[in-house]
Amino acid sequence: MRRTLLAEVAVNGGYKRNLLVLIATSVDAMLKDILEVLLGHHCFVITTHQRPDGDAIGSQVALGRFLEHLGKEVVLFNSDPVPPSLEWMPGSEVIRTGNTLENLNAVAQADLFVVVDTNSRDRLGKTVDRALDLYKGPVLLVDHHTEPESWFTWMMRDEDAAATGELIYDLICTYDRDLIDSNMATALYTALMTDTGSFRFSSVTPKVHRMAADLLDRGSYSPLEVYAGVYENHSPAWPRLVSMAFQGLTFLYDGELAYITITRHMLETAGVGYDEIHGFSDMVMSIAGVRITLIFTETKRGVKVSFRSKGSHRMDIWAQIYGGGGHHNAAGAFIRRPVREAVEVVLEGISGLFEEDAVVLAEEDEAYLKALSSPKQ
Ligand SMILES: [Mn+2]
Repeated sequence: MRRTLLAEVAVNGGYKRNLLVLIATSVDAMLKDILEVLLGHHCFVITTHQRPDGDAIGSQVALGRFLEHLGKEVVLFNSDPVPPSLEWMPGSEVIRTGNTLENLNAVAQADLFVVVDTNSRDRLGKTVDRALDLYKGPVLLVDHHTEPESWFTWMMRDEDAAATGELIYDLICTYDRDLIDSNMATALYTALMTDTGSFRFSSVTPKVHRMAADLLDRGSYSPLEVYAGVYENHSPAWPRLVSMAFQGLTFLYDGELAYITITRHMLETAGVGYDEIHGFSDMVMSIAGVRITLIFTETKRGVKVSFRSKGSHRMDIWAQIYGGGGHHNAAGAFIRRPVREAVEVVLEGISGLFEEDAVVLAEEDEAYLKALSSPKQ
């Protein structure tokens, strides 16, 4: 069975430090254990990572509606608002943001806090992080990333799952698949589609396609509508950013590694917001011979690095060097340094992957990056 389970169900009796870790003997056992946890609670707050993507929002919406169908009280609460590329998703309009009295009250009153699609407290964003300080109850993790943090009371995780949405789907089906209404089906289909690069990553199995088929039967959006909603919504300013960023496309290791840098200056000049920065990895990865793609995005506080690979190179391990993480072939990190330094430290970190000496930037790369990091030029 491909989906060998990394399934740990950590049961924290009394929510103290001494975790009693039970290893579920099968996927079914894990699903049943987690269902029991859900059925035993009444007031839920469900959250996900900052800058949420289709899997984050889709998983959150579907799990929330499932629990509502079971008669539970549910609040969906995030640090960041739903991005424009997902605003069309039915059910996403109930997601709340902001440390309002109402939201803080919901967190304080909850008897189960659920985190989906990220396993690190840092990634929850400031708003949710602060609200969590008010909460003393148990926390359930439902996720498919590697290296979870240890503060969760229970974990439902499977690193081989194509999306967190796949885990949510399995969980609902263990209870009653006919509870999947049209909104939940569309939410879960979006989760699957976005986390598999539109059904092409190595995580895609026949099971993923069977699940997609079931969700299309139950939902009211076509694959084309979901795809267009998520991806075909760039502003007319978008090509300006693409053109600026690709002027700095750099190849290393005989063209096996390619990276680009997106600076704040480029974004300002092009008139493009951070919301629109997606799809760059796909474009770079579509160049023949490229096995590893890095996208450096400069923000006010530091540099967001997106690591992508084809094949065996472990991006999650590379990203962990900088406090990040993710999956085998796709990971991310945030580096609080000027963009030029961030590029340097990341390229130095590759030595372990290729088992070669640290990369020294060529003179022209050095000059180019210098120019990028000083917007006045
Ligand atoms: Mn995901």
